[in-house]
Amino acid sequence: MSDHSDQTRTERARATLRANDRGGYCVPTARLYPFQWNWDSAFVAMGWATFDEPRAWDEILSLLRGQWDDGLIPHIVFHAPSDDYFPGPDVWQIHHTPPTSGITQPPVLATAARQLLERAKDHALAEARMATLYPRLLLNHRWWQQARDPARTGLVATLHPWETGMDNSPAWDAAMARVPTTTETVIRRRDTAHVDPAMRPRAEDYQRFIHLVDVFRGAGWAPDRMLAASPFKVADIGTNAILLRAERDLLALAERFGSAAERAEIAARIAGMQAAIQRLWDPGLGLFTCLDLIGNAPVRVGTSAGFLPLYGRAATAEQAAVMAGTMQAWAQRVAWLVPSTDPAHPSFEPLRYWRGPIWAVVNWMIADGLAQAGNAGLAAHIRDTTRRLIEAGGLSEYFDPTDGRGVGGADFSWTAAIYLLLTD
Ligand code: 9YW
Repeated sequence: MSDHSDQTRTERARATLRANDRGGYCVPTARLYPFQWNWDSAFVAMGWATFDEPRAWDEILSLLRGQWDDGLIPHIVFHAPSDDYFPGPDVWQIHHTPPTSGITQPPVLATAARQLLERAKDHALAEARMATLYPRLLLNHRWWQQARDPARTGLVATLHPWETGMDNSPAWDAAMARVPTTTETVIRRRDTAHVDPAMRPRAEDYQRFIHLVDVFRGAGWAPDRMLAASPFKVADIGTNAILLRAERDLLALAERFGSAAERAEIAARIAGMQAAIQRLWDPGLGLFTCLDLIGNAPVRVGTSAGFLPLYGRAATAEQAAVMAGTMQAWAQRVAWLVPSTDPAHPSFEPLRYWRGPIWAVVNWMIADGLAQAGNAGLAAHIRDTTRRLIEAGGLSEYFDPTDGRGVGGADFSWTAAIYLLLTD
């Protein structure tokens, strides 16, 4: 590969962020997702930071314009109207300016903010931005505990598959089967007009997604009432591992921007989460699993989220070695790592969204965790795999693990961001 084509690819990734820029924030991709999404933006901020630091900070500040007074950072901020997406602000009916959804997404933000600060070339700007950001991040992490783990179990609850960022993962099949398919809201899907329906969640998945939104709207979006009323309640291993990592990064930020009392508070949450995540280790599957909080039973489906305790620094050295073996076993069945579902599981579907495809952001987090665990070889392999998938398959939403094809939507911001991070 010549330097010239490397430059062209880098320029294409940057151009994708610029093209998806709607003025201080990026849409995940034009048409399909026309607003600002929470965890997408955390990765996108890190991508911008490789070539435009002021714009990177703006991405985070724009997302925080959607933050609620109680600390919630919603999964979508509807900065500007669009008819291209369902469900829009009229379905959520939340009185906030700008309008937002009423559920959240995996909290990558503190990790992104720390990375921006530590890699900053413009130190004055970084210090000024962090001074504003730190209290907002702290407020958000307090929200997670108060709203989603009021009993202090060390695991936060997720109330909607959209909150996990992994909408139709087979890990939610049993728990979602309890959710009725009836809805008060008339469903007017737009996604299947933009992307092949075979690659999207099914009709009944959407009925249940919207049933949950109806329940929460009926609960007035009050955290305690939502927690009590939700027919779907899981401790998602991905969200919990990502939150634990974010708490560790917030603790590092608190050394500079917080007080001793805040550091003690964050450290206590870290200790609780660390211990609780350990209980989700599944030696039979060789990775961590989710916990169904209604059925009070582990969800024994292998998913790529089950490797994320590596990223959260929650796995022991022995568990890290077992997980590396699990990934190698998966690699016997697919051509490319890391599929979102165990390819030996009957629910594995290589093209259907979170039921099999590879997602660049998840690979990036897994590689980070493997490197931290001392497995430089497998970390480098997954980074290299991800870079090659993107170079061959484009800045696609996700990739088919059987043949490496780029699938789903095109020109995705977070895939561009990961490419920039992998080649920086
Ligand atoms: C939806 C934007 C989002 C991602 C999620 C992914 C999908 C669908 O797209 O969500 O309607 O919110 O599952 O992880 O943040 O890229």
